[in-house]
Amino acid sequence: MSLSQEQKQAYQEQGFLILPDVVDAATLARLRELIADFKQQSKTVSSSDELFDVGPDHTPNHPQLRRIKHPVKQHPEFDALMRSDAIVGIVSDLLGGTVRFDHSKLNFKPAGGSAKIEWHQDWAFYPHTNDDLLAVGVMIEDCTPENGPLMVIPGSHKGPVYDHHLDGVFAGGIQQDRLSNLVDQAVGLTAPAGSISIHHVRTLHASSDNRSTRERPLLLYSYSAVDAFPVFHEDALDEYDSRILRGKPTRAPRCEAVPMRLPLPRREGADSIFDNQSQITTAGELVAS
Ligand SMILES: O=C(O)CCC(=O)C(=O)O
Repeated sequence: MSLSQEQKQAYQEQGFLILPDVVDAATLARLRELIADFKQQSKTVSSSDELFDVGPDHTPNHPQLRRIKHPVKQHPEFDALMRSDAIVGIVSDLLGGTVRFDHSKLNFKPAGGSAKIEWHQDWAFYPHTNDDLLAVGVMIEDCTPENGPLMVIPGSHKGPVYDHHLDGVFAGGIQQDRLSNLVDQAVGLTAPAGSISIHHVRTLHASSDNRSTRERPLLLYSYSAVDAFPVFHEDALDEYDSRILRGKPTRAPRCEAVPMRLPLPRREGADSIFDNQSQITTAGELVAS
């Protein structure tokens, strides 16, 4: 599958796209079955582990599954969809002809529950040598205004890279007062199951609580152009700093074309966006037009 000139231009200008009917009904049905099995399995864990991210009050009777980590590693079906021509053809059109898979996650928003994701740019988590990176959101179920769809700020991928730190520590989100009234322009990425959304790595996005009676699963695949390289590997920070012979350590690399800020230092014990963002405060519901 490939995109029209208008679709490519819309992505370049707005920093997002919604495309209906990309994932067929049979694939969706198999993914739903798999997800049901994983959900059942997640009830047995008492806290987040290698496979599941669960909320702080998670119990078998009150499951709080927030994420299946690295779904492409957990089942060949997730891997096959990530490699499918249907998705990779589109991604290739937007990344200039080359594609490298970066990572995957499957986020849940429990019905009537709180799993709000604060405003952020994925770029703040993993700056690269160029910004030809994007995330594809596969809508396993319908995404509606009520069930906490992804929301984006159109055109924000061309704007500043916002500070995602609080008190000098990476917080994985942006205090809303730093965005002033930009959030009034939020657009909800709502579409039927089987659609995909695409957002540029620098696009500001968030999602609200799920006010519906049904869970909202969203499968996310991130891809980059082959010539985009991560600027830093977090585990190497101490060793990296230890090799400075003159001058002081910095968390702000010099870069000619793309602004960036390293997501370091990390908050101790923060294993996911949910843990990271627990420090961020917003003035209430996040809303999209
Ligand atoms: O699941 C969502 O609603 C948003 C997820 C997201 O933005 C992220 O995981 O980076």
